[in-house]
Amino acid sequence: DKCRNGSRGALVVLEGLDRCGKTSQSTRLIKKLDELGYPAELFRFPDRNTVIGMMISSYLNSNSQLDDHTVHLLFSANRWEKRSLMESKLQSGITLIVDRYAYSGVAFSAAKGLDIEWCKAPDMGLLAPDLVLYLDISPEKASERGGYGGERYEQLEFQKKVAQAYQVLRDASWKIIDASLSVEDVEEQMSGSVLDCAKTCRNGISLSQLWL
Ligand code: Z5A
Repeated sequence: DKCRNGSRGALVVLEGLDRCGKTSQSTRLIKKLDELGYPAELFRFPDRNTVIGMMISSYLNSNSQLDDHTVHLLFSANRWEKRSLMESKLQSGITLIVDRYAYSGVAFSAAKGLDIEWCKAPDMGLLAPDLVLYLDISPEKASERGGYGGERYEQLEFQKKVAQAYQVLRDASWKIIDASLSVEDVEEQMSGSVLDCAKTCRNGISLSQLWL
């Protein structure tokens, strides 16, 4: 796990409601970082390629039923599966753009009525992000976008509860992005702070642990 030039990549997390534009923006951010000499890779949660991820995917597609606590722990385990890989990438100088992370875990389970502190516990000790970008959009506006309605959580009333849970969860360090604007304008709001963050991490600040 040797740092290239003694520096590391940044851990940047994108959060928000369904269809807020995280996937579109992640791709654009990676391209921009690469062009400017900051190697970057995408991680997304859930990672549906692992055995745990396949169980989650089947649940999201309503092909299987699981207790709310059980599925919460699966989402968390799916992040723990990737923790050491993420750490070694960061230590080798690669910036990670992460499409959903522990905050999604808490927000979606809290929206079902689970206790927030209980929800946070299994994710304690994961790598803490250097930057969290919240792509802010109203549930109504998000529901008008393409592909909405196919999976378990893609219901307007539920997304309203998720938005409330994110409100409770977010702190002053989050950068709030107006995600209702055009793809280009959303990118414009994000790219400056992502580049600043990548620069700061390259200058050498150590990784810390989430919620500890
Ligand atoms: N979940 C959980 O419960 N617990 C956890 O721990 C985690 C997740 C990690 C699956 O996640 C579900 O798992 C998710 C949360 C829960 N459920 N919900 N709801 P996922 O990440 O696989 O799925 P998703 O969040 O629904 O992501 P998505 O569908 O890929 O949406 P997105 O990435 O935010 O948006 P997008 O794909 O970039 O864009 C969506 C559409 O909008 C598309 O047609 C675009 O062309 C369009 N778009 C994008 N940006 C714009 C702008 N600026 N203007 C107009 N149109 C736009």
